[in-house]
Amino acid sequence: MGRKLKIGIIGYPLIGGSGILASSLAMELAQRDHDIHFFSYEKPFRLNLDDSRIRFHKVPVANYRPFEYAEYTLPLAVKIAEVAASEKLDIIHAHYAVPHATASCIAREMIGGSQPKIITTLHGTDTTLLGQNRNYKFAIQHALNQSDAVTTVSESLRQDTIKTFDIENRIRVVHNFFTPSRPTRTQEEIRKQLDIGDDFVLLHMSNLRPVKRVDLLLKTLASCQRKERLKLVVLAGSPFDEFQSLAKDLGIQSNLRVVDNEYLVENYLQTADAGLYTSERESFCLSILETMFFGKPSIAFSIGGIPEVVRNTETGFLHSFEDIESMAKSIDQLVDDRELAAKMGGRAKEHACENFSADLIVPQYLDTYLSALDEGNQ
Ligand code: GMT
Repeated sequence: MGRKLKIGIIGYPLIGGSGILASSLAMELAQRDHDIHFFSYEKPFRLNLDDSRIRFHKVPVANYRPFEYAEYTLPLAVKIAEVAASEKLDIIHAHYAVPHATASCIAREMIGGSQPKIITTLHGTDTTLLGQNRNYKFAIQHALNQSDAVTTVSESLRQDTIKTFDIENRIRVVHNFFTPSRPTRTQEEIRKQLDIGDDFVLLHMSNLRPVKRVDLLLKTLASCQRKERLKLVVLAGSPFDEFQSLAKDLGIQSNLRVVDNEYLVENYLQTADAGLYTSERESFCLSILETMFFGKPSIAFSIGGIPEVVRNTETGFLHSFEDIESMAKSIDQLVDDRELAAKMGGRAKEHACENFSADLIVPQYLDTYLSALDEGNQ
């Protein structure tokens, strides 16, 4: 057993890849006997607090009279400073620069000295959205330069980050990982619940933000020739209502099943035959990785970090952005040849286990922590 660390992790509790990753990392580190302190304004849905080595610190957000909008950065900074000082944290790992790394830097200034070390992981929008906004760009750059180490979840995001900011730190790529949980219901139960018989099932899981391009998702389904044997199941992390009229106009309502507020995604991942993702921007796409761990291929656009996750024609199909016609052809091919879908899915699982398991990725974060601590002691 190596050195036991006291680690603060700051993440968003919302439905989204970064919160899932931060929660999984907290649980994996605790299992490796490190003490974990998780900070957020709500408990993330996948963070299991049964492990006594994980403590959750809820950040109180007050909306005082002179504030037009609730302010989160300062209460977060104060909470981190209090816990870091009383528990003598070695590391603060901020998932997202804004406002998590910013609050971490303020917290360290409040305490004084150079401990804890601050590690910032960029998940995407810090660079691709906020980094393009002059009201945020320099704050993000400052937080990244004040961090003791910066990581990105893909090489693609690393390149975008270097182009966007003037960064003094070396940026290390640490890919996302996923640890599948066991389904709690059978495939038959799920197929019955959704009334999908033995049709080919495409699965899409996302928060439906504009970047996910749900319009292209539905248009791709509409372009498929094999619709009589095809269903698209959407695990919707936010209301789907605004897309219903497009689904109606495209005549695909009978091919569509929307499931809201579902956290037990494993039940649907095991039932699906393939994943379908039509985002215009994606630094990694954790949903594709989850799909791979359940032995299913994915069909997606070849954008951002997705080619680092999916091997085109081996573990899924990648198409040029907006080429929904070729995307639909790939789907039809899999509907016609389920053996091919199963074979590609098998390779997807193998690829995921070999490259994106917790046992491979968590030590890379630990190594980043230890290097930051060692450098600080030189
Ligand atoms: O876009 C989302 O779905 C949410 C967002 C988040 O921060 O939770 O996802 C980002 O982080 C994920 C975990 O690293 C990545 O898998 C996603 O690709 C990334 N989203 C974008 O880059 C748009």
